Amino acid sequence: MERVLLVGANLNDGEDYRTSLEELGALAKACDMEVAGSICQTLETVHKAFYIGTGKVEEVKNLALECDADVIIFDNSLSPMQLRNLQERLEKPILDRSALILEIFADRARSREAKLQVETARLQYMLPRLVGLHAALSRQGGTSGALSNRGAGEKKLELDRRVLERRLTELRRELKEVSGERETQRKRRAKSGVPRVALVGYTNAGKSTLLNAMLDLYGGEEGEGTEKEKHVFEKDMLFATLDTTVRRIEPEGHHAFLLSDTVGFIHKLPHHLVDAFRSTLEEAKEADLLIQVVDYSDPHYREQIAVTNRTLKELDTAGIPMLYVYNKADLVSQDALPRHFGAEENRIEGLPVVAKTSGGSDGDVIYLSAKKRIGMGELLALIEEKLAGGYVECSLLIPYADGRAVSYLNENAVVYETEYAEEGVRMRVNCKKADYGYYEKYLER
Ligand SMILES: Nc1nc2c(ncn2[C@@H]2O[C@H](COP(=O)(O)OP(=O)(O)OP(=O)(O)O)[C@@H](O)[C@H]2O)c(=O)[nH]1
Ligand SMILES: [Mg+2]
Repeated sequence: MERVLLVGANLNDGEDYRTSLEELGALAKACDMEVAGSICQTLETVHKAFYIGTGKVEEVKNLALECDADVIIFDNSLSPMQLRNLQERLEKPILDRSALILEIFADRARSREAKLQVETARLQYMLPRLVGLHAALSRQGGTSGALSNRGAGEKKLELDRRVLERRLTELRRELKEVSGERETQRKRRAKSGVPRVALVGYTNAGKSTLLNAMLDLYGGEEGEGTEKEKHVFEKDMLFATLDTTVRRIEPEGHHAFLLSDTVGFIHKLPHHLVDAFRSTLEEAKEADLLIQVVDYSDPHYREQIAVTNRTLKELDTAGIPMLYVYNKADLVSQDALPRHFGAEENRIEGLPVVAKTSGGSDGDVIYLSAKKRIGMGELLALIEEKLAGGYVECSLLIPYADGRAVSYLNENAVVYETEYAEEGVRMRVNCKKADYGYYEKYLER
């Protein structure tokens, strides 16, 4: 296992650099590295050539020797020149936060689309840094395809650059193809008219766990595979999920909806990655409702909400209603939950749970525990309430000649009553507004 030394900077800009450095450590672990030590410098301004001050560079070098580090990771973005200079001075491979996140993504990508997206983001990151990255990447022993077997020298670099650029063009073309397929799938789903709900949020908040909980309790019958096979991967690890998964939730006696799990966000997510994942995140962009999953047991949950909302803004999701799920409520003390939640009737197995409070201007909040499957019924009710704007309850009298209408409503509406009368089929249903518009002609007056 590689040992890493973490280097942070306090720029006195109100950023919580300690938390950021801790998170960098978690990212390193997620990349199978072991944290050997960390060091921080308070900086008035960023040093142009080395990011940190030249005296500090010596200190970092000594500490790296002392703690026997193989790699040095900076918490802040390094310019191509800083990267090169540090590499020379420190004589060890250097990564910055973006490069580390890119490595994790490269490691985790499974689907063809995710792989293409990650490779694109990596190449975009590498291009301006070819010289400096030489040493950092050569430690991987040729895994990076186009970058392996390089010699030194300007000429060779120029060649590398051209190879990378050609590869980028190729990748963009392939990506377009794949996202075309995804687009077709999405259109099919949109046509089916089933409302779409997307889980979004900071990495490790519990999005995948929540999807699995909903599947266990309300999973639809449709599609291949057992409940277990439909489950998505959940783990205490940053960026466990990279691909978007869509599952049908079909609670008995309620409207069905599609629930999608998406890649998590993080503080200082490299821009190339946000861009690269834009198409994967279309699912969120086209949702009828966003559920932001928050790790309420994390002392920094507020900052994480802010980061998530900023990233969502970049993705143009303004105008989609949002519901906040304060997850992992089983880990917080009762005092941290709204007072009336301590009431006996809200307790399950002695846990202080969980119902909704209507939030302020920025959406409703519900406290729950996805892992312990607590508060799921309340969440379902809230989702329905949010989606209900699009539904109408009505009584229809459908002539026997229009059998299709009857079977359509049986499939796509909640049917409260069906009576076979002389004039036709009398149905009391709760259906989509669009369907109501269509079947209004059968309205019983
Ligand atoms: N105690 C507790 N742990 C939870 C709860 N929900 C999720 N977890 C744990 O939190 C960790 C992360 O859960 P995931 O569902 O993988 O989180 P995610 O948001 O999908 O994370 P990424 O895919 O990495 O972005 C796992 O170890 C879960 O078991 C909860 O309600 N209570
Ligand atoms: Mg996940």
